[in-house]
Amino acid sequence: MRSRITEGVRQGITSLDGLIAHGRGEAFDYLLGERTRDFAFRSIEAAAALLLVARRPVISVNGNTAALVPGELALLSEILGAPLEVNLFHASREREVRIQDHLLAHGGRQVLLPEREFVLDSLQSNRRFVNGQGIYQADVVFVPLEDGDRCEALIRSGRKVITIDLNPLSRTAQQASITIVDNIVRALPLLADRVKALASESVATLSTLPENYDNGAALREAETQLRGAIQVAASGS
Ligand code: PTJ
Repeated sequence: MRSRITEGVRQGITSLDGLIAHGRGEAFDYLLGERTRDFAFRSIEAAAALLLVARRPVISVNGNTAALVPGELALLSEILGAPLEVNLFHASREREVRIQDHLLAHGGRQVLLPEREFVLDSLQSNRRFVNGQGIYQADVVFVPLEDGDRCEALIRSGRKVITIDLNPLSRTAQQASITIVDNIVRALPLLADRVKALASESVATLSTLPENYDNGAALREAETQLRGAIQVAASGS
């Protein structure tokens, strides 16, 4: 994973800040035992169902996710029939185009870039620009490793947000409709498998899964797991 991220920086796909974000993720992953926990499996199930019932789902891609899981993002896009949209925290046209090329080279078919005519209200920075055929029209946005401001703006605009974030206390994790607290390299293949497995279910059956899902409970369980691991480490046992 580390070499994929550092190679991403060398290729102009991942930002330098992405290295710091990755290091933070590694620390949380270590405390979670570097495996997918039960609470994450529940979140993945609800996320798969929500993506399947969405009218216009969109998958938002940044410099870290593009470096870590480009093929898996392309596969999820294909099985959902949902576009990939490059949308960066540290906006740069050059990096957007490099990420677009990288995703296309890994099997992505529809890879959208932000357009200046389409903006997310209540966001001031460059991150407010979105694609008119993508996030602008989306009802459900999958934004792994997202920053808090944009997650908040997406939620405030009435869209549902699914994220993957190893930190259950981050603003994104706390605000998203569904938060998968797991490493994206493990969670994304599991999510694609669940989407495939649930694809033949009726909309009525699928709708009950996100309705009965409790994101707060998943986050609390993740936090308990982390605090327990810290206590064990601190007591030296
Ligand atoms: O490419 P850009 O410009 O869009 O920037 C992308 C980053 C990730 C640098 C930017 O969005 C950012 O700074 O994000 P944050 O606020 O650091 O949030 C990233 C979150 O992802 C943190 O809570 C990390 O713990 C978490 N994280 C890092 N690596 C992984 C992860 N979660 C799941 N899987 C990972 N591999």
